[in-house]
Amino acid sequence: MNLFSLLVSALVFVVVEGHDGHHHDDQMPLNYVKFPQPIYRVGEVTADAIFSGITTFAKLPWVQCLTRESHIPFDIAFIGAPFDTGTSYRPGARFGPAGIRAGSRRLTLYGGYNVPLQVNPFNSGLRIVDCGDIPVTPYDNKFAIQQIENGHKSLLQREAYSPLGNDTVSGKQLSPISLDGKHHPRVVTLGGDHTIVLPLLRSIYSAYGPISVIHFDSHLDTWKPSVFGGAPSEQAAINHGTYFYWASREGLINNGTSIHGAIRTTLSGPEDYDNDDESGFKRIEAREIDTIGTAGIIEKIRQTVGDGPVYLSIDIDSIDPAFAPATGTPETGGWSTRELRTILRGLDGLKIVSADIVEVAPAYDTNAELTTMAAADVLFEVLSVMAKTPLGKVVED
Ligand SMILES: *[C@@H]1O[C@H](CO)[C@@H](O)[C@H](O)[C@H]1NC(C)=O
Ligand SMILES: *[C@@H]1O[C@H](CO)[C@@H](O)[C@H](O)[C@H]1NC(C)=O
Ligand SMILES: [Mn+2]
Repeated sequence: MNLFSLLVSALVFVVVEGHDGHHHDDQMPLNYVKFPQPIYRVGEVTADAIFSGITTFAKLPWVQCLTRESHIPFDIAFIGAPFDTGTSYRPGARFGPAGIRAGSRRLTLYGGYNVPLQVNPFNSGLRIVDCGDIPVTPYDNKFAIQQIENGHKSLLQREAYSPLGNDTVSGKQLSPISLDGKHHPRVVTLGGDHTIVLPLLRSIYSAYGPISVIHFDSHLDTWKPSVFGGAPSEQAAINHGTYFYWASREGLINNGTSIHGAIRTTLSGPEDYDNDDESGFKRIEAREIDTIGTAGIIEKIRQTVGDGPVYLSIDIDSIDPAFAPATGTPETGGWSTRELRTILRGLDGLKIVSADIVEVAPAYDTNAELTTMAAADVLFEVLSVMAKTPLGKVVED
């Protein structure tokens, strides 16, 4: 150790000793972050411009939820699942979590108040954290899929930090909507290719049973392995075009109350839609926006899913490649970022128990971070909707 690094260590020690009087011996760069997160931290030790520091989603505090800080409770957790060995075309979504975090740095520049939804999720009283990434092996899909399920389940199966509270309309106590009667936190997963939704839905099932799914994507993803390129092995049959087929067969999806939006893929033939029907999904084609508009699309979604628990999965390729080019299987003729954000705000009031955004492959992005910024902004709408709607129902006496 030379004199310089000695000096640096001494400085770091002073810093981590910190003003809360506790000594943190771990390497915890966001030591200065408090709940709720102040926008400016006058007199703090670390430069805190939105373009500086360690990048977490929206500059949220980093909590090592899966390891040494598993005792810290939260209400909403962001977590990455850097898996991309289930892709059929462009690989690279393993860099999605890092890319989305980079694209999200500006989210709280002005404070994070969502004007149309009239909420600031960052100071709504909920504890929102970034848990980093689930460890995911790039060498063995079977193992990786199990890692993703375990990581997600470990977060989901905890008790939420904030109590459910009372219903704003009736004033009566809310009770959890989960199967086990526990008030679970919500998890927002940063993919990763779309295969990750199979283990995520297995985890969701453990808390909520079969779930209604809202799925934004240009593709069906309910394909039978035999149709979707065939499958030389059992493991190859589970990929980013077939995971909903398997999820449906495992009984993880509510039949008839799940829906795809932004569909515009070509098919092997019309029978792909019969197979999709059998998998339990309704469909909204991307082009329907020309006739029924965003309002019509929102209405279709709400009619389909009702007011039960719902899981939200967003493939970034639901957005047109003009606005989000950096994705595994781009399809032209999609929705604009503005249109998808409007549709997401239209889900206000739905009980979204958890969500993901997938197929962001930053290597194909522009230098302007077009896709990763779109992904982050889309999640800002999801976060705002979550912050407004507690996962509870009124107890009738
Ligand atoms: C919430 O509701 C319960 C009963 O439903 C009531 O006892 C309690 O006082 C309420 N709390 C508030 C803060 O209104
Ligand atoms: C869903 O319901 C439809 C219509 O009743 C049925 O044909 C289909 O087999 C069901 N799918 C599953 C996975 O249960
Ligand atoms: Mn997809």
